[in-house]
Amino acid sequence: MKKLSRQFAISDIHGCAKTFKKLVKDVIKLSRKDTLFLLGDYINKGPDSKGVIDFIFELQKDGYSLNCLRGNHEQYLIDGLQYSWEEIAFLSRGGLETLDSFRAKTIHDIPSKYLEFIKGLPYYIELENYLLIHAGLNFDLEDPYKDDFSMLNIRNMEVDLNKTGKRQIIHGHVPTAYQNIEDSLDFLNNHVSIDSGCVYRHIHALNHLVALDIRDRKLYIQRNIDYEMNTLKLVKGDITKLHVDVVVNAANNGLRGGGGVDGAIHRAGGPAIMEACKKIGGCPTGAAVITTGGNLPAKKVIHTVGPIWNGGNNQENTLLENAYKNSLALAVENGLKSIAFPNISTGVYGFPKELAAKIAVETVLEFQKNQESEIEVTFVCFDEENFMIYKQVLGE
Ligand code: AR6
Repeated sequence: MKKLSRQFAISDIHGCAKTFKKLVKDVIKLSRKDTLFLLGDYINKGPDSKGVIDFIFELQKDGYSLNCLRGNHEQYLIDGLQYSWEEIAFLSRGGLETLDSFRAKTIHDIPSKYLEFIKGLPYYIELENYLLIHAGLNFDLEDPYKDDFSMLNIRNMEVDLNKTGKRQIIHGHVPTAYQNIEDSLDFLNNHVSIDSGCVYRHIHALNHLVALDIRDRKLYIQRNIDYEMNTLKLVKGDITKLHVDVVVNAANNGLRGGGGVDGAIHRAGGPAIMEACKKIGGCPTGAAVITTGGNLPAKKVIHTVGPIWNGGNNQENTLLENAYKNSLALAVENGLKSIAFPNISTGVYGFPKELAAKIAVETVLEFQKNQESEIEVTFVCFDEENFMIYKQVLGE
């Protein structure tokens, strides 16, 4: 079936790049046939303003159809470039976070391609039935299009359709709970705000980014994920000493215990772990099972079985990836918030250490990216060689 082209509007992203990406890629699943209208306020307040604009550039480069409007926060930046006292105003309105994201000391240090993008943003776009604009229009004026300031800042307006060519207004700027946005999609007041206060993470009713499918008047919603601590840590040492919710064991198919990290975990955790393993009976390569942590500081042990290295053409990579993935999924399923991994398969099972480290890190990062719940992951390296390899792979 031919996919129809859709028109989406998103507003007030405010440096929440991860949330923006997720909404566009995974929630609305933007296609190259669609058009995306962004109603301004890409920057300030949130953690990654640069990332937001980079994603816009990336979409444009990849052939997606985007139309970007100016918001009041982009205007603060433009004004700050001109007058030094305006730079202070910019910084006090969340601009410090923007500078951080660019690793810039002043706004003049922001690379010119970003500044040119911001300076070139138009104030509004007219569609057949809608006017898209950051804040709105000042309808007290004979010609509301003469008041640039109101276009970016107005908060209350009574729309006069005679002055908009019968167009209803879709705008941002006024943080509104997404449930209320949904309720207002009948445009009873001839305008609707689609700013669901993404960056206001402490206000439960806000803290979401929405995309409006303009033709279908359907709202797509993504909770803010930019402040979630999906951390990756690296430590050198003995995994049995770690105070995390769950440690992973590099076990064998029979869950019979053995040497290496398996032996260490059973020794430190005591017989309760083996009793639980016996009840489970076994575990296929790449799968994972969970037991008590016994006497360990960790609450639980996830036993996974990595592949035995056999030249590399026997699905070793996929099986190792599965061992990490299935362990993570099992941890999340059990509501566990922190997990520690040994360097699975790199001991007795002979997996090349560099390749194993790369697979481990990539699999974990990919999992964290796609996961809504937080999970803190620690890689525990027992031997110096693995520790140095992980440092390099993690760029530390
Ligand atoms: N803490 C963290 N890592 C450790 C510890 C520890 N206490 N002890 C060893 N390591 P291996 P595999 C590291 O051989 O290759 C067992 O007998 C070690 O330096 O434990 O997946 C099982 O029963 C290495 O980097 O696991 C299986 O039969 C990593 O843990 C078989 O070995 C993995 O080495 C599994 O082999």
